[in-house]
Amino acid sequence: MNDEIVLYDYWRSSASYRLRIALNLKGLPFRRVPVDLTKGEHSAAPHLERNVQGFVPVLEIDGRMMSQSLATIEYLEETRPEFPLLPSISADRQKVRALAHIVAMDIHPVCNPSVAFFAAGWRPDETEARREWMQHFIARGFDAMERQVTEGAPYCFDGTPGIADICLVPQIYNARRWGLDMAAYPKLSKIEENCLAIPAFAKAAPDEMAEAIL
Ligand SMILES: N[C@@H](CCC(=O)N[C@@H](CS)C(=O)NCC(=O)O)C(=O)O
Repeated sequence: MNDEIVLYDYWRSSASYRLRIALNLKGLPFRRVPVDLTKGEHSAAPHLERNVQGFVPVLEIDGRMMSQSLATIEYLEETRPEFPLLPSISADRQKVRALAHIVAMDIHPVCNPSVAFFAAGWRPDETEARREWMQHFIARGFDAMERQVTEGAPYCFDGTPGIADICLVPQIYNARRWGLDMAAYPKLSKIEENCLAIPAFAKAAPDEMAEAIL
């Protein structure tokens, strides 16, 4: 079996950014194959063979093509336990997953461009409508997260970064892109700062990707 790990991703995709962070934290080298969403490459035959949903990211690993970023990160966690991304106690794992799910299950699906563009398309001021849509749903999730993370904690849970931080940092990148004022979220902003001081997070950032448009 080929040992190479290949990540099919898009530089600005927050679900892709999650996987880049997880692979880096676990010290797993990988080759990126960019799939350009702006050119519709995700909806073309080669990518649909990798993922019938036509989403990025897809991770090629252990002879399989894996879709769904959180399910794939949990696979990495089970098969490559070095640098655990989840705590060892069940109740703590539930808490970390609950925080991660605020981003991955509640914010991200409604902020997917295909959803936001469709919803905003009903209004004549489409660009402004899209911005309002993004800010509204991101803020709703961040309000809940800001209340749930511990005051002064370096990361979302405890003293090491994990799955919740892996979801949060890309979502903050996305929030800034849509002009959300992060001043309302001092705890989340501090966690982001702490995470981005870690090379595994910093080198996974969209703006570090070769094809990034800055
Ligand atoms: N739940 C999926 C979401 C994947 C997803 O929504 N990816 C976006 C980019 S962040 C995408 O490929 N969008 C293309 C589209 O909406 O057509 C995961 O976590 O992998």
